[in-house]
Amino acid sequence: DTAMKLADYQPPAYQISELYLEFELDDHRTRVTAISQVQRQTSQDAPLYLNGEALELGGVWVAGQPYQPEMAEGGIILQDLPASFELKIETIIDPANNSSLEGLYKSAGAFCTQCEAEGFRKITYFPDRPDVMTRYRVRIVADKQAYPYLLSNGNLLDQGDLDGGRHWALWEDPFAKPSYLFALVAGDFDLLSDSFTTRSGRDVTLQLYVDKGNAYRGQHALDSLKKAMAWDEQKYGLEYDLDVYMIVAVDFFNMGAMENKGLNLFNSKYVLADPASATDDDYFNIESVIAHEYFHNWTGNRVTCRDWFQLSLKEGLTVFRDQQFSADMGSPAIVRLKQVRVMREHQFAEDAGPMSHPIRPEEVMEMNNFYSVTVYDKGAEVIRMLHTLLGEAGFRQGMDLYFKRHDGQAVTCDDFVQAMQDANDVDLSAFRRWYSQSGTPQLTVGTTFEPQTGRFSLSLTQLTAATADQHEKHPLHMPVAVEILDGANNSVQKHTLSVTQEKQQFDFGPFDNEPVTAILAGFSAPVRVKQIQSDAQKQQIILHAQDPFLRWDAAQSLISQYLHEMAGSGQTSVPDVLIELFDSMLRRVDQDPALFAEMLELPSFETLAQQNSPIRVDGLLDARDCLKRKLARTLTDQWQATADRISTGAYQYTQQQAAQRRLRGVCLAYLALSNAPGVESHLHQLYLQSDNMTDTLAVLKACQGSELALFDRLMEDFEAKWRHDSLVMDKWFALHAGKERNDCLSKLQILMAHAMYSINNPNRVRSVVGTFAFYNPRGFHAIDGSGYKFLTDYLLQTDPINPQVASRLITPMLAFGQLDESRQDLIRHQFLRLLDSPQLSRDLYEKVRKSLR
Ligand code: BAL
Ligand code: ZN
Repeated sequence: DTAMKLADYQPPAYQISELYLEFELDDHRTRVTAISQVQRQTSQDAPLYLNGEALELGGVWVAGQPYQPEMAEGGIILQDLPASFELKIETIIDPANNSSLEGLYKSAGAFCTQCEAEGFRKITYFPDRPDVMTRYRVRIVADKQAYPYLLSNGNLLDQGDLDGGRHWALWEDPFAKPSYLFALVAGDFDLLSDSFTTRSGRDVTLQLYVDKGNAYRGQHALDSLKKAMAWDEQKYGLEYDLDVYMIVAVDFFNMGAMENKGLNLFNSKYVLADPASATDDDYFNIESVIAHEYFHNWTGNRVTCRDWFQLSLKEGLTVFRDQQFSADMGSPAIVRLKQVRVMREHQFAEDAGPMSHPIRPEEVMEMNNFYSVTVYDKGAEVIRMLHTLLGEAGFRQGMDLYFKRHDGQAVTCDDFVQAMQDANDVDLSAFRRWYSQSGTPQLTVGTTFEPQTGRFSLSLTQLTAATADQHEKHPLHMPVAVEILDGANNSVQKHTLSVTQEKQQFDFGPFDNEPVTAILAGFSAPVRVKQIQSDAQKQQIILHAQDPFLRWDAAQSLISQYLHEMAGSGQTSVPDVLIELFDSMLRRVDQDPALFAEMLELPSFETLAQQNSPIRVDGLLDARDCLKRKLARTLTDQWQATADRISTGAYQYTQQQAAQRRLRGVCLAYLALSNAPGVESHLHQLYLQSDNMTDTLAVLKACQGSELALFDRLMEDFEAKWRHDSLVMDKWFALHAGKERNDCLSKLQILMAHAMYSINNPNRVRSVVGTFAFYNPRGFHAIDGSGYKFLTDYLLQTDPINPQVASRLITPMLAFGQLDESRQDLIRHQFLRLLDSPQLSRDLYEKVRKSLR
């Protein structure tokens, strides 16, 4: 095992101040010339190590003289070097056969790059580490007809024609940057242009490059970009710093998008939208990802990471910033619930499994494995806690100091916390533990009430259980926001408690009667709460708490508790209290349609699975189905009436309309299970009337979750209409792959033989295989192990093509430790099959090894 350790960090022995890169683009033999100005950083002679992978070396010249480097593991070594010199390296690469989508590759006819984290080493030999910061000049040569647009970071200096139908462009990026932020694109696109004037008066040209014929789907992305630019100026005083901001949408992309300086590359899924083909969720995600990449220009590019262990420095912070932005653009409560779901469904699971790691990992075998929900989403929760503890103004002062100190540098998470600490003159030493400690803390809540004095005491005990990577745990510093509800007059007191000890008590009062406490308003810390409360207390929170998260959470907790009871006992009778809860919520939906739409949804299987170990897979799925059916059949008229009351008019992506559509979608899902006469034709009518993808998909999802034969008919119709549109077909693939059915696996085989399917395209793979593994628990966890075998067979096929995609797909099997014994054995058997594979990628190897240890 060749794990890298944070503790072993050494500063680079050489810096490269300038790099001139020339690309002569060719499908299979692209020639890359790299001329670096190299400066030794040490007083002694030191070897220069250059990373390189999948490269054919053309030649090396040191100060103009041919040089024979030593070939080493993952790169080359140069010795006996002057203190400062010019280094020229020629390499030849094969973009058309680069299916890993890392380095320079071809996506549907265009050349493009993905260099984060360690992809630049597939382009040329270079110190491919973020603490080497360099000014780039890039010359691109390519056939003019096939590749009319030649793009790289920064500003276009010059361009011209060459013989043989070729042309060239020369770019210069005035900002020194690490190699992971380098980008190149060559292709033929439709171009949408716009402009933005920064508050200091700089005119910025905005350019959006999309596949030919897709320009009409780019406006929302451009509008989102302008909103993000204005928001960052207003919220953080941060302005854009180049004359042009380019975004290119490509179809083959491992991630959502990439923040390369001045030249973002996007998965087309996060750029293209029009009402007919994109849902409200797509509109939301585009706005959020566009903003995320834009915000990286300061939190990531201007101030970058010293090493990859510090990834959360830029990702946790930038996710937090995009969450703040989304909240400001729309509904803060709904945005918050989305994030809480990610934490509870995915991050808690990661913390409980073999890949558990702190937001700043200490040991990494394959860096791509650490673009994780922990680094990103828990990282953002940690920043949010700082924001809560320091307040809006204090947090802003910390940000200002961070940029003042570190602009142009590659720094650590500690540097960030230090800036927050110094700007606020507070002691954050206990808080720093969030960076080094993994695991999900459990917060146990106890209360006592003294009727004589009216004193009410709240005791909070925190405990983090040992995780796969770390046994010893310590108390953490966290803000615990509480609401204290006084039943006598329905008044609410709000407090934010700063918890630092393992056990702490807080006193309140006097109260005439024992109040009800609602813990963790706004999900103020990424913890599980354990609190024994009666149904009546939960109902009081649902009705009277002020924080929407608390109301939603109390409803979810009431429902979850009974689902676990049903799952444990095999009981199929649904307690009246749940029917009454839904009935009362349905009577109140008009108060807040967005919030009630969320409250009317049952907790997902993935969330329920995180609440108990071992996971009762079959019991929970049965209980959930049973409750859904019962609610559908008992409250049919209410679901129908609520759905019928909604009329949105012509499609617009507004918060109000999106809330209405979401609420109707929830009602339709229950109605589809109701057995009410005419339901099928009613749903069919809605499908036919729909003028937008959100409503269309709501009908399809309702049918998918039912046994209505209409599902297959509508899916055929949908396919006939959209079969040439890959992004829309991803929705169709996912609907099929997520559907419970007896012949699930043969259906998956049919999907993978579809003309639109391609094992080389990550979006297709995720929509079919990913949806099945992540969101079809009955099929995936089939007790005969067929789901696990299917996934493993596919991993063996896809790993040699694209290890990053394979490594994401294995995630649902990593939760095996929480499953029952027989399922654990079945999964272990599949892990052994993977280990037996002679050319398993480092990505998968790391996860499988850790699972079996
Ligand atoms: N830096 C990788 C993609 C993102 O987080 O923006
Ligand atoms: Zn990011």
